[in-house]
Amino acid sequence: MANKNYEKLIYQLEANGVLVLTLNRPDKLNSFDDDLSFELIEALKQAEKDKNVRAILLTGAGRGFCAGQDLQSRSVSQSNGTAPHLGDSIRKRYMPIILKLRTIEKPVVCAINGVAAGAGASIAFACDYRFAVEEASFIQAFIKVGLIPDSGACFMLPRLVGLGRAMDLMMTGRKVDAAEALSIGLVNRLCPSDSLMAEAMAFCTSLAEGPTKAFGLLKRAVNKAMDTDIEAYLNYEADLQEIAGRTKDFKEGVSAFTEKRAPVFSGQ
Ligand code: LHQ
Repeated sequence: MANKNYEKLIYQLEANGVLVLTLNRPDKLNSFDDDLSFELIEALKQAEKDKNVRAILLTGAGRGFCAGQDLQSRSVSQSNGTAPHLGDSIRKRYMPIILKLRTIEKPVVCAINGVAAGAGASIAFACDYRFAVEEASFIQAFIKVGLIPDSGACFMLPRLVGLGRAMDLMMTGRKVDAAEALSIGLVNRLCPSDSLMAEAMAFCTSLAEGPTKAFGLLKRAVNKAMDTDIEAYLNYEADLQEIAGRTKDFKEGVSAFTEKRAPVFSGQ
């Protein structure tokens, strides 16, 4: 187990290769002030470099997952009478998080332990798989404060739930409860709050034991497929499969199949 010292984020690498990242500002429902966003960016960079990290599990401390931007923090404060530079704030603080979650070549699972609002929901949507507790909820809170859905919400939400549903959620800012979230495909699995981390960890453990490079290439392929024409995509896919076909894990997968045994993937 390895830990890194952050102030508002808990970084805990388990012996099974699962890195648990916990947003840790529970009294503010883990809303993002500058520190938390920069700490999460740094943690994701570390996770990307560390070969011992083979899956990432992102969650929140306390009763909420994340209430989005801290509306009382200095990057959105209008106290001196001038408008804040939200574009700068998004580019410096949220873009790197969303891009890293989408492009890091390791599986990222989100364990949504309570409300996910605004950019907090966007961060959950950018992960590869979502567990949620039965008390969880999702709020496209942006419109309520006169903003557009940011941190990738307009990109990811229609892809997750379809355009019609996404427009409903984004235009009304209404609260989506966990049952609805499951039924529209916003989350993959619901579980009781007392078993959230155990269930999510069991799933992450199986991912961490998997062919890490193939997961990474799969993410690359899906990202490409979401924004390209079919012919260009099929060529790209062939290039990625060429890379996957040269990994030790592919060799092991084929040997295991032939020898009628379970594969032991090393992540190489
Ligand atoms: C908060 C927050 C919060 C500060 C709860 N800030 N304190 C925008 C601008 C710039 C750049 C990038 O991107 C964005 C994107 C965005 O994320 S915009 C959307 C920002 N988020 C929101 O508008 C959500 C605001 N929060 C709420 O609507 C509610 O707190 C929800 C519905 C999430 C939860 O409601 P409750 O369960 O009733 O909890 P609560 O409201 O009592 O909150 C608990 C505490 O957390 C409370 O503090 P206090 O000291 O009074 O106990 C809140 O003030 C604090 N908190 N969200 N975003």
